Amino acid sequence: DKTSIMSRGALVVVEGVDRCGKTSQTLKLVESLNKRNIPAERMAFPDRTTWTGHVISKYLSDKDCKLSDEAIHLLFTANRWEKVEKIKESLNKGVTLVVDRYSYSGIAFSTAKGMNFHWCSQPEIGLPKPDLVVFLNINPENQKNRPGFGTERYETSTIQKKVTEIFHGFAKSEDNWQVIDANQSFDKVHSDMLYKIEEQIKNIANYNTPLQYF
Ligand code: FDM
Repeated sequence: DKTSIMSRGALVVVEGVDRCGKTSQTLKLVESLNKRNIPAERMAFPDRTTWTGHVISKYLSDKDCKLSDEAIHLLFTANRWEKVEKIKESLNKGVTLVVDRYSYSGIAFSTAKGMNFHWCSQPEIGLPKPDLVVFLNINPENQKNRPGFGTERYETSTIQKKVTEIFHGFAKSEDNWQVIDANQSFDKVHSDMLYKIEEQIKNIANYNTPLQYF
């Protein structure tokens, strides 16, 4: 039957600092993959439409929303745990997921505030591990030239700088990370990402790679 020969979708995460082009690139990737008859869907974290997402959105947009660092950290994680069934279901159906931010943002932003890296990583244990993480690396000069920060929490240069350093650490230590030069044109960044993703999808099909978990 058809299901036995169909391989699972790839879990692809896109990480990067604010204004690196994550949102438009993830939208365009899904479009390009679908055009090539590769089923793909976009997902984004935090997902502000769920119950935990409502609280997260309030916390990000309202400075008077007082939640302890630990509480909001765990809510961001819970927001991912809420989606596990959906993630597994999609991948098993052969749908590739292009995810805008994931556990790495969770750990990086909380650590950037001064929280303990190890503590922050623990509640991610057991979540599906991305097959591929594409890190959109943009130099600070170029970041400055793009439309400015909004008014949400964490949209400050101090936090962004620390988050960038933590992402570079992941890029060095994690085997699933690929760095893409996001200072290039939109189209070049897009084609570089598409290449990596298609390569990953082929690998999963060729080696029948099972989904891994943190
Ligand atoms: N963020 C995002 C976190 O602090 N933890 C997380 O787990 C995730 C997924 O939320 F500043 C931060 C990163 C960013 C903010 O993200 C909202 P978007 O991509 O701007 O919606």
